[in-house]
Parts: sequence; C-alpha cells; structure tokens
Amino acid sequence: HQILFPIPDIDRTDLFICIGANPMASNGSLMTVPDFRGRLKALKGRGGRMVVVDPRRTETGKLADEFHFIRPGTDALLLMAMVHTLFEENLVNLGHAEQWTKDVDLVRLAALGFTPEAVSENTGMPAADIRNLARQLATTPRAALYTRMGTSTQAFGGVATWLAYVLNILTGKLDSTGGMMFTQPAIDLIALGGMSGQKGHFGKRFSRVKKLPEFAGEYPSSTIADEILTPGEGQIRAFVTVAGNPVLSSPNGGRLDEAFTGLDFMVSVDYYLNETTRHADVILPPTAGLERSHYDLIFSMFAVRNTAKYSPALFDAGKDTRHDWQILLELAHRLEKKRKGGRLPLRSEMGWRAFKQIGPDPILDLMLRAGPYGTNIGPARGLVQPAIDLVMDILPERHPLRGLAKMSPLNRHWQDLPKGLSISALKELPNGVDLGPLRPCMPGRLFTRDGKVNLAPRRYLQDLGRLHALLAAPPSDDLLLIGRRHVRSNNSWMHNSQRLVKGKDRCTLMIHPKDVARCGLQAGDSAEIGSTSGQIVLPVEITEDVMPGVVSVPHGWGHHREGTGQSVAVAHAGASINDVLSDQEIDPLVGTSVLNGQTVSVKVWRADRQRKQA
Ligand SMILES: Nc1nc2c(c(=O)[nH]1)N[C@H]1C(S)=C(S)[C@@H](COP(=O)(O)OP(=O)(O)OC[C@H]3O[C@@H](n4cnc5c(=O)[nH]c(N)nc54)[C@H](O)[C@@H]3O)O[C@H]1N2
Ligand SMILES: Nc1nc2c(c(=O)[nH]1)N[C@H]1C(S)=C(S)[C@@H](COP(=O)(O)OP(=O)(O)OC[C@H]3O[C@@H](n4cnc5c(=O)[nH]c(N)nc54)[C@H](O)[C@@H]3O)O[C@H]1N2
Ligand SMILES: [Mo]
Repeated sequence: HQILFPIPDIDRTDLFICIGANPMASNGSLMTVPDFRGRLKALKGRGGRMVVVDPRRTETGKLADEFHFIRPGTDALLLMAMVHTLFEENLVNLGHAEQWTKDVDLVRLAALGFTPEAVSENTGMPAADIRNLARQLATTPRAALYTRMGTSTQAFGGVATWLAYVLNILTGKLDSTGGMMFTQPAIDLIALGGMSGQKGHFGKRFSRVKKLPEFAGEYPSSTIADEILTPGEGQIRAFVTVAGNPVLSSPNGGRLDEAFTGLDFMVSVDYYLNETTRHADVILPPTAGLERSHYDLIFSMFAVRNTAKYSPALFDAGKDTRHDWQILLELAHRLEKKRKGGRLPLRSEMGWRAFKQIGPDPILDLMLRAGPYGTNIGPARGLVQPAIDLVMDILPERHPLRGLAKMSPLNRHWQDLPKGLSISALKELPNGVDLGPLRPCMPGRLFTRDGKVNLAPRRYLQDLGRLHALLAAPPSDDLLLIGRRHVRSNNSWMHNSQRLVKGKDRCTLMIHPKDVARCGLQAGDSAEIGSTSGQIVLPVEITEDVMPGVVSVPHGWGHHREGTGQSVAVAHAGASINDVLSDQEIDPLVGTSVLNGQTVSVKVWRADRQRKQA
C-alpha cells in the first residue's frame, strides 16, 4: 500500500543504518523526522551509532560513526550480500515475525550467489565491511536499516527496497521497539481505506504507450511526455497540474516542456508562473499556507512519533481567492456535470453542494473523533450523518473517505484528553498533542489474504536475473550522475526567495579531484554535462566528498526558460539535471525513473567555443 510502511524508531534505536538518504538536508522522507540533528545527538548520547552508505559524503554522512562510499545503482548487490551473510553465519532470527512470515527459504536460495566477496568490486565496498554491517544489524537488538531516494529511484530500486524490508525482517527488526515500526496516527488513512475496500494495488492497469504498471492508480511521471506526444486512441490532449513542476522534476524535462506546448488545453493550480505553469491556458492560484487551516493527514502516517496538530488559518483569505480544496471540488463538480450531459440527479447535486458548504474541517473533526484517540461521537454523529450520506453519494466507490460511513463510534479515550481528540480539543493545544512513541501492531497491519508477509514475492525473484547480470559485468569507468538536496531548497520552488538562494552558488557539478584531470577540468571552470538526452553547463565544485567516478547535480534548477514570472529564480537559474537524465531509463520491475546512476560525459565548457557553434 502506497502509504503503509514501517518507519525507523529513531528515538529508541541503538543502530541507525541509513542507505541512500540524507535526512540532515531532507528532514527525512518516508520518515517524517523534525530536528534530525537533535535526535541523532540523543542517539549517540545513549551509546548508539549511525552508519551511512552513500556515493557522496553528505551532511548526514559527515555525522556518521561509520561511512561507506557505494557505487550508484549497486545497493541491491550490497543488500543481497548482507542477506547472504545472515544465512551463512546463522544470524537469521525473525523474532515474533516468525509467526507471520513465509518463504524465508526462498530468500536464502535467492541470495546464494551473492557473496560479499563477489559483490565487492561492483559496489566498491570491501567484503569485510559488508559482513560487518550484516553482523551489526543482526546482533544489535535495537537497530533499523533505512533506505530512501538513493536506493529507490535507480535501476534496481524495486529489488533494493524489497531487500531492505527483508533484512529488517530476517533480523527481527520489523515491528519491534527501536527497529522499523508502523505508525498509529490520530487519523489512520489505512484503516479508513481498508473499510472502504481500498487495499492498495499494483499493476492492475498498464500505461498506453510504454505499458508501465500503475501503482495506487498512478503511472510513472517519466511517461507523461510519451502519453502526450504519441498519437492514437487515448492520447492525452488536455492536462491539469496541481502543485507540481514536472518540466523541472521529470527526467527529460525538455521533452515534456515541448509536449506541453502541443496540448489543446492546460490548467495549472499553482501560485507561481514557472517552467510548467507557463504552458497553462488558465492558472488558478490557491490561497497561501497561512490563509488556510492545516492538519497533516499524509505525513502523520510516516512520523517517527505519533502526534496530532491542527493549525488554524492565521490570516483571512483575500477576497475572491479560493482554497485548493474549493478549486478542485468546483472543477470536479463541473466536470461531472459535463460528463452527465449538463445535469446531475437531485441527490447527487445536493451531495456536491453539501460538500462545498461544509468544507474539510467537519470531515476532519469526524475523522479525529472516530479515530483511535477520538471521543465517542454519539449525538454529534446524528447531526452530521445526513450531510455525510450526501457526500458519500458523490465519492467514487473506493474513495478512502467512504470508510468513515462505516466507522462505528469508538470509545477509546486518549489519556491526556478526557474527551479524546477533536478539532476543538486540538485548538486548545496550539503546540499539538503527543500521542506517544510508535507501538508494535503486527499482524494487525497485514492485509494479505493469508495474513502473512510473503518474504519472496515472485515479481521480485523474477527480477534477479538482471541483478545476476549486473554482478557478472565488470564495473565500467564511466562517470555516473547522482542528485542531491539542500536544506535551503525544496525541489523546484524555493528559488524565488532571496533569503533562500543568497550565498554561494549551490547548483554546481560536484566532482572528485581524480576525475577532474581526465575530464580536462580545473577549478573555476564550467563543465558541460552531456548524455543522449541533452547537455547542461554548470560550474564545477571539486571535492573529495563524492566518490571517484561519481558526479552530483541537485534537481529543481534551470530557471532560464522564458515566460516565467520569477525574477529572483531567473537570476539564480542554474541548470536542470533532468535535462540530462533520460526518460528511457527506468527500473523495469516497478517503472520508476532512474534518477541516480545514469552515465554522463563531462568536459570543459568554453564560452568562446559555444559562441562559435551558435
Ligand atoms: N530541504 C529539502 N528537504 C526535502 C526536499 C528538498 O528538496 N529539500 N525534498 C523532499 C522530498 S520530495 C523528498 S522525496 C525527500 C527525500 O529525502 P531523502 O530520501 O533523504 O533524499 P535525498 O536528500 O535526495 O538523499 C538521497 C541520497 O541518496 C544518495 N544516492 C544517490 N544515488 C545513490 C545510490 O545509488 N545508492 C545509495 N546508497 N545512495 C545514493 C544521494 O547522494 C543522497 O545523499 O526529501 C524531502 N525534503
Ligand atoms: N533528478 C531528480 N528529479 C527529481 C527528484 C530527484 O531526487 N532527482 N526528486 C523527485 C521527487 S522525490 C519529487 S517529490 C518531485 C517533486 O517535484 P514536483 O512534484 O514537480 O514539485 P515541486 O518542484 O516541489 O513543485 C511544487 C509546486 O507546487 C506549488 N505549490 C506549493 N504550495 C502549493 C499549494 O499549497 N497549493 C498549490 N496548488 N500549489 C502549491 C509550487 O509553487 C510549485 O510550483 O521531484 C522529483 N524529481
Ligand atoms: Mo519526493
């Protein structure tokens, strides 16, 4: 399920193995972790350790007790070799996961060929270090192995992500204190969705052009351009973007940029006139963050501690402005009317109007009250039930909110709140409420038919042929491109704030001194980074913090395109890594873009030569 996965119990772990993530810059990812630095300090204070594995010695890597470079795209080999070591050295111990895990033996067989010695050359990690890492994970009772962007958005992302779960399960870390645990948020979208029959799915449909699998109803963004540019039945002719800037965030953004120009119609719901919204026929700007109330439904599912916080709007919304929810609801209503030939049945029309009238807060209130820390909603329910019925009428069959209709009033009181959670209770607690640390909850979180975790799904096993091929091929000495994030940036949209972009140029090509010479570069040069998809030019930043053979460029830059309305961003344009990354390179198992580990060429860029070409 797209929003159900275990989170590192960072506040109680004694060993945090962090592979392909940089929480010092990102504040976590599928781990919502405010003040990572403070929590890391506490971890070290209680004698704990952090190990980081990354092709770049990141801000997080610099604070690690143990740091290892790894060649981009080879994590699946490292993780397989760790699995191999666990079996070989009799370190497998599932703990209470034993009861609800099956096919452990298939995993043992799958790992047979992947000895630490065999994967060492490809990964660039000494065999002894790999064995040691597996042993540490197995023998530290409270340990968590966490992988993220670097291990998932790469050629073996699917297998690497699977193996990270496998390692946590084989060593008894899943669902145990200080290990990898599921959250119990005040609004449990999984429980709500489960009640509406929504159980998560993958590969139920395939995209038209490239036949890529859907996941939770979404297709990979790398194939948007194909769907717009390829003629035929089902070709996309109109496009809506909401809070996204895919021209900068999708691989081969240049192709997407072109594709958008050919659309019949485009709408963007966004504040900014940026690289993507400049193609829109209509831009609908929503109210700003401080003009609307806020409760975090999604990130509470991933938080390292269960908390609930409601933020009321600080400012009145301007006259004639709309919240995102109002814009989207209005668009949906009008489209639905159009689809039905201009008129809706009375009951359905009333449902739409009821939804617009009540807005999200009463629904939020109901979800809080009906949730695991909620109050008994008894009489209140009687009052709102008719409105709920009307709203339910217009929701698609499998919409998670449908779970609400089936939720029986609960009577579990939260300890500090005699009346349990509700919006009014949260309004009295402006700093939010602490609902305590993560708690074991398996097998309650399992939705599989047999109530078991299948440790070796066929889909993953079938992808191992590719991993064997990687192992058999000697590593090439081409330069491999990886991304990076910075604490003062957020993907593509923080670059129009002077405060956030001032100071040293951050959109640079990081390159190791050993590679500088072979590319004919010197400090102070600009480099041309090229691939079959395109070229960009960036200043070089020579540093031993990247692994030899690896270069790094951040994403979200490239604000030189005409027709955007962001003067500060234009003055700090940088270049887009996604103009170099190919949209043809995907992980065939899951369809995810290869954002890390694509091959590039790097050479000196000279203004004079460029002028001659022009
Ligand atoms: N300040 C800030 N915070 C953010 C964001 C932001 O842009 N700025 N973005 C937000 C979003 S949308 C997300 S998804 C999260 C992401 O949060 P994280 O998952 O922490 O993502 P990154 O910071 O990109 O870290 C990925 C790391 O993987 C490394 N890496 C690259 N290739 C490989 C590889 O092949 N193997 C291994 N082992 N490592 C590799 C990179 O060097 C990098 O250190 O952050 C969120 N938070
Ligand atoms: N090469 C490479 N590419 C990457 C990544 C990488 O690591 N490397 N990371 C990928 C990841 S993990 C992600 S999540 C994507 C992110 O990429 P996108 O999903 O395209 O998102 P952003 O660049 O963050 O753009 C957010 C947009 O939302 C607008 N916005 C902000 N707040 C609101 C709001 O309240 N309402 C509305 N309607 N609009 C709002 C902003 O103005 C901005 O235009 O990039 C991906 N692209
Ligand atoms: Mo993301």
